[in-house]
Amino acid sequence: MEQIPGSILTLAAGVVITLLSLWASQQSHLFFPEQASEIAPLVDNLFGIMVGIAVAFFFVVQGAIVYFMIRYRQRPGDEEDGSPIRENLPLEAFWTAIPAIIVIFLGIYSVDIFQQMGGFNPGDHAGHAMVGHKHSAAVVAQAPDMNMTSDVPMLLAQADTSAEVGFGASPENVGKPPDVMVDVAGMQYAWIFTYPDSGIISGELHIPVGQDVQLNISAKDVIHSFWVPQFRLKQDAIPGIPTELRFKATKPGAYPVVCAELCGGYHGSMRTRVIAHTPEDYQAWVQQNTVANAPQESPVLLAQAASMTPENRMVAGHIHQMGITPETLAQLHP
Ligand SMILES: [Cu+2]
Repeated sequence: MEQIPGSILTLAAGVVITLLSLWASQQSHLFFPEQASEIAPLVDNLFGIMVGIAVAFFFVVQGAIVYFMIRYRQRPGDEEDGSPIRENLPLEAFWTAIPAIIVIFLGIYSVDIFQQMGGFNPGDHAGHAMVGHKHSAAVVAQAPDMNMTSDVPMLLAQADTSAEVGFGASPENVGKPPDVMVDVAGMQYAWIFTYPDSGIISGELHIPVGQDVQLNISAKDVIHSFWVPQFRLKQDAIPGIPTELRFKATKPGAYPVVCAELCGGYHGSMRTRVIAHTPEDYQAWVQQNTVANAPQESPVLLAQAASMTPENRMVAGHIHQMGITPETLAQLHP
């Protein structure tokens, strides 16, 4: 040990730790489900870098502890106190500067990704395509205990407000209207998806792959959070504040939609699916449901959900799982 200079050993340890942390950051994708949206790789890269940094710190700190435990252990017969060392300015400056640089780098990098995702700056409309579309924010004003059965048109009323919270168009799409727009309403304990263009109302989100999809998200009662792990996207649904999520799916398939905000006793059952179709399949789905889900029948599902008692509200979360369609509900309600 004494023959090898300490600086060489430190250098060797540094090389080994660097290689290990690089390897770990490449493996970090194993923690995640598949990537199914355009921004998923960006988010995963940021996560990978953070994993790499954390692994490097782990080995530096734990390695130092183990090394010092062995190197400076108490020898038999040694009853002396340790040498009284205090203050080492260069060392303190070093261990302050390195984390500061890392934190600043991560801050700049994550803001860059946030902007590539189209994240809104607080109080700023610059990133938001003002194309004159309407959001269904009025649903927020409806108290859950109101009897909505006769007031369905109110529920569907459109308020002309634009979201200032969430993710809008990515930089290359600013100013362009989205290809598909869906109003998403979160309520205890279900998500309801309304397609303003076709009037379709659905318990599952259907979207085409490769097209710009905009979700106008609202909450009818308490805060919910719309989360699709495979898309690496999550946006809160906040009562009284319309939020937006704009994205492109890249892979056809069915992915879980999870409510990521503890919203009540049956929060855990507030799950549904997003189905990413190929554009042709999506058109077929729209065709099929525009016919099956004609405007005069479709509000049944919504009215049903809105006028629920607390006891059967939990059932709403299961409606899609049980395969209950608006038609079935219409039959149950003469
Ligand atoms: Cu919820």
